[in-house]
Amino acid sequence: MEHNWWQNAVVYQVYPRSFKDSTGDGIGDLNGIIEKLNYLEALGVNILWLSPVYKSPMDDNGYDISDYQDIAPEFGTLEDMARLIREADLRGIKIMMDLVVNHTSDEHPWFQSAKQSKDSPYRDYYIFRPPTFEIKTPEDIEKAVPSDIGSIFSGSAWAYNEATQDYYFHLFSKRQPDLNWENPAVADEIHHMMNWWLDKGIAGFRMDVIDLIGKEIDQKIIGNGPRLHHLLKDMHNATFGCEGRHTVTVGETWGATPEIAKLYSKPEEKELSMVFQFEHVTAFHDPELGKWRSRAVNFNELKTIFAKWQTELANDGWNSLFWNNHDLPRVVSKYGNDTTEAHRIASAKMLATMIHFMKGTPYIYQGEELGMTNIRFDHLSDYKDIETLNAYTAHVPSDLSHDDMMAGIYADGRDNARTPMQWSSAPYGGFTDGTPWIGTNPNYATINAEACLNDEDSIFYYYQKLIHARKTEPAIVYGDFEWLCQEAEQLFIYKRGYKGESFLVLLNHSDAQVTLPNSLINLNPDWIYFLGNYPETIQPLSYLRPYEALVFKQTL
Ligand code: TEU
Repeated sequence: MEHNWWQNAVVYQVYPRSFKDSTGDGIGDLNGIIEKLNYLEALGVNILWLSPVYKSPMDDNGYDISDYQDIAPEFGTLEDMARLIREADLRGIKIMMDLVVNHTSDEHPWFQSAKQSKDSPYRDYYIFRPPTFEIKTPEDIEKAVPSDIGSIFSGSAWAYNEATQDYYFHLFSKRQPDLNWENPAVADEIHHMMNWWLDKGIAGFRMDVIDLIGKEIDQKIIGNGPRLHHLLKDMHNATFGCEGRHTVTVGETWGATPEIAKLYSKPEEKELSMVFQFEHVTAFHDPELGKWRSRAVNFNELKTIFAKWQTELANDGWNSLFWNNHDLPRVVSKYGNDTTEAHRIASAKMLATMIHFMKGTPYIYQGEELGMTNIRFDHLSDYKDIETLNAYTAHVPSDLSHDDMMAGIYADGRDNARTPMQWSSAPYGGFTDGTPWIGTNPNYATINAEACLNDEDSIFYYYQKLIHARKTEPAIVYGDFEWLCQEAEQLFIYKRGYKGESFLVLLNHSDAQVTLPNSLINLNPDWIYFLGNYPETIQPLSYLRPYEALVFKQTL
């Protein structure tokens, strides 16, 4: 595969609402991000994925867009956005916008018109269906729904529209009506809008739930619908694939298998640069209640999943590598160990090493580079996330007790990722001079950017090294992947190789000291120490310490 600029890039995701508030209203904003560009430059990242900053009533924190070509006033203005693009560019950082086109907000003018009348020119931009029988009483509304498809945010995916006495389809909240991608006018509008943003100098898009746009509702096909890849090829042709554009695109695809991921990301398919697949997340979900009754992470399963994706996409397509985003619990709490300070720091670095030495493009979610942890709010009312709040109502007490549901929320709720970024030990972690829109994690007193920047052994500087290594060592970016010593239960050992250079990655994913397999104890002397998360390596090397990560390099 021909090399592309985004293959050795490292992406940093900003959730603007929780990153940095510059006005004191308790909500992060674009000028706050600009203030922190030097910090991001120091970390070394070169793409910034911004969660949505468009105009929105914020029912789902911006994933409900009411104007694709304007900025939400709480985040700033189009001028601020232009300045962010410019200022980031000066620091070698490109901006990736979030493209949310499976649905709009119910306040989008298209939907405002569509819901008024069956004759609206925008009626066919959305998905309306008649009741299955004539509605005579209010109770009938729930019974006459066109089908039993459920919303991802709980309840039915159909909402009754009084004005036209029928239902519209919404896979997420009622306030996020799905666009009708069977209507070519929708694609035209969206392509036009995408080009408008690309012309403003953004580098590309992260595409929200893009695998849902090919749905065929009447057949009850939601994900990976038959028209999906045609739609993406058309989008590519009309927008980011145009002559002279050097874009990066990543699709959010919960239902991707390696075969499907290749369809999206093989360059000759002319669709996307790469996709996010979620097998390492969903593997630990309950078949019935999903993440609300999560299973403990089994590292041996996890290794098999990562190794599978590394192998399957070895020659075709491209992986994205991530632990975290704004929907997921904090990596160190979920897959690592945040019960002691030493374990938190060691396991955060070990987990970072694990994915940053793999083949693909790594993504870092804000605060991950500080080892930020999950939150446990005492009261349900402290939670702000619509998915969490709807799920509580749907499951308690019918299938979960209050305590069990809270345990699910603590382990996997989306607000774990959304507490304010911890900049310093100042009130509210220095995120705002006002009162933050969501509670700050009280551990900001010790876990914060300022403390990390003052400690040369911090998680921050470790990420900085990982990012730098990717820019300077092609074997990390393009090398073949080989899983070694697969029988070593508490270790993950793999090798990367490219053009006469190899990396050997040794990881201990347990909290105990673990003896190395015999084959590795007498490591050939031409393996040179490259990086590790403990200050000194043990000589001679015969075991790994708790959560130790150790990388060696060999040049032929
Ligand atoms: O997420 C897609 C999605 O399905 C999530 O709701 C996810 O499944 C859930 O958190 C896991 O339980 C995208 C965005 O990343 C998310 O923030 C939005 O809420 C959602 O789409 C709707 O736009």
